[in-house]
Order: sequence, then C-alpha cells, then structure tokens
Amino acid sequence: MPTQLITIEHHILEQERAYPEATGVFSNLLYDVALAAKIVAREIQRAGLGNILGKSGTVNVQGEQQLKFDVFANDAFINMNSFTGRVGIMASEELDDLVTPTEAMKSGKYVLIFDPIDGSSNIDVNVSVGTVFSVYRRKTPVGTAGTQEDCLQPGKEMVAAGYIIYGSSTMMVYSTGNGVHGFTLEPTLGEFLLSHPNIQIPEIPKYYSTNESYNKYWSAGIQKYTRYLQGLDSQALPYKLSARYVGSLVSDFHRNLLQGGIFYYPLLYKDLNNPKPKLRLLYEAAPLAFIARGAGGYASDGEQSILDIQPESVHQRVPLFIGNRDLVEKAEEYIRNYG
Ligand code: AHM
Ligand code: MG
Repeated sequence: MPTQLITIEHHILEQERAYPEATGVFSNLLYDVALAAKIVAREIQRAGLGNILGKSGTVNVQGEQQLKFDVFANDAFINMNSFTGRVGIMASEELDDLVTPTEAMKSGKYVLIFDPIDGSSNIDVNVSVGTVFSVYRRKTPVGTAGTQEDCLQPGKEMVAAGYIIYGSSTMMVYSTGNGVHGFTLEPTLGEFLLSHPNIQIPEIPKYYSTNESYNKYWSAGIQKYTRYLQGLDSQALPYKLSARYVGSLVSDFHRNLLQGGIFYYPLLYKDLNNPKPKLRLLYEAAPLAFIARGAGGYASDGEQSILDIQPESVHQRVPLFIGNRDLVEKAEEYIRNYG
C-alpha cells in the first residue's frame, strides 16, 4: 500500500484534470459504479448469514436460473445510476431488455453496460465472483430516451471499462484508456484505495486457464494449441506454464493480469454442425479486452480483436482468448492453421 492514501475519487478526479473540457459527469459516473460495488461487496461478505444464497425462482434471458444475488446486484447497479442524469441507457446481462429509461436518464450522455455478478454460482461455495462494466458515449441525442443503437457499439468506441472482484479483499480495477489501475476496498474506511497503479501484464506468463473438461468438444486447432501450452506440441513453448481455472471469469482474468497468462473459452462443438461460444461480447469479453489492451495484453475471438467486433445484439456470445499478446496471437495462429 503506498504511504500516501489515494482514494478512488481522488484518482478519478486527477485523471479528469488531464481533460480541461471535462464536465465531471463521467468522473461522477465512475464514482457511482464504485458506490454500487461497495453495496454489493458488503452483501457478499455476509453472504452465508442472510437469506440471500440460492435461487431467486426466476430465469434470466439466457434461460439460466437467477440467484438471489444476481437480482440484488442488478438492482444495486440500476438504482445507483437511474436517477443521476449521467447515464442515458443501461444494459445488464441479467435483463432481457434494456433498462427502461427513467425521465432523469433522458439527459444522460453515457451508456452503461454491466454484468452485475459474473460467475454467480460460485458465491454459494464462497469462491470469488466479479462485476464487469463498460461505458460508451451515447449515439442518440441527449434529451431523448436511449435505445439499443447506443448499446451496440464495438469495444474500440468504449470510453471506460473495469471490473470489481469480490475476493479475499474487494478490488476495483478500471481504465479510461490511460493505464489500468487497481484499488482495494479498505473495509474500515469503506473506501477504495489505490493499491495497484499502472498494471502491466508481466512479459513472461505463468498460467493457462481453460475448462479442460471440454477438450472433446474443442476443434482440432484448440486441442493442439492446448498441447502447445502444456509443452507437448512439436512447436516448443518458450517458457513453462501452469494450469489454473477458477470458473469465475473475473477471478481468472485478474490472476492472469497480475501474473501473466491466457484465459480461453473457445467454441464448443457439442453439436458438430452448430458450435457455440459461451461468454457474452458486450458484458464480459469487450470490457475485459479493453482492460487487457490497457495493460499491454490482447483479446481475440480467435480471428480478430474483440474490440473490433460490431455487436449485432446485446446478448451476443463470442469465443474469447485473452491475456498476454504472444499467447493470444499463438491461439489465432493455431486456429488459422488447424481449425
Ligand atoms: P455467468 O455469466 O452465467 O456467470 O457465466 C460466465 C462464467 C464465467 O465467469 C466463467 O469464465 C465461465 O462462465 C465458466 O464456465 P464453465 O463452467 O463452462 O467453465
Ligand atoms: Mg456473466
């Protein structure tokens, strides 16, 4: 911890000063996200005690059982941002449709897209989960209700992204395109304090992270690429990697961001004629791709940069390869050569 305590608010304001034309709206929006994160963190810390574990009895747009926590966190992020006049439209992984714009949202300049709790099934067994968010400028005119058009922007148009990891401590990591910075929640102060300034992915990676039980559903290229990562392919791996997989994307990404590595969730050929990706472009892949790029890494769908993909629907899914650039580019090469 640095000797001078820098709160997240202080840090956001300092970043804002680099833009003399800034009005402060964007800074406050990031601070609203941090506040919602604190509310969720507080609830997660007491998770085993209240009546908040388990299923809510509802099903989300992906056809998955919603957990009470998904609903709680979703409401926290929406409530914190629907009255401020900073956000014009919101989309949440948990909701079928976009968040219905309130009167106050009509004047909002920004688009907020989030996955309130990613990996939520891990909460019931006390394993880290995360929130992922991204911010865009809206396309439709301020003063009107925001629409889907505002949400369907490629990641390269993003103005900020970040995640919160609810782990052994709670951390918020964010970027506005000017470095990636990590803050740890000081529970007695109730403040996020700068603990990881200017995060860069280490040049020599340590880990590969994937759900290897799907090996039989992978393409030949992905099977061969995995053997490469294990040091078993004819092409030599220049270092030794170890395997780590939490099954909670933010946790897997965060570990690899700090220690170097690749996370991948490729297409699964459960049906040979209809391979399917799992992770969502807007809620998960694009924001983490923005963070990876800011830290010197790279994210791809196996063929192109995640940040270049033009979304066609808010719940669109993509294959994801993310982490150290050389490892992600190597995945692209294996896919090109072996399918
Ligand atoms: P969710 O959005 O329904 O929580 O699913 C996303 C999660 C990611 O956190 C994680 O990387 C992945 O699903 C794990 O999937 P699997 O259990 O198939 O390995
Ligand atoms: Mg998710």
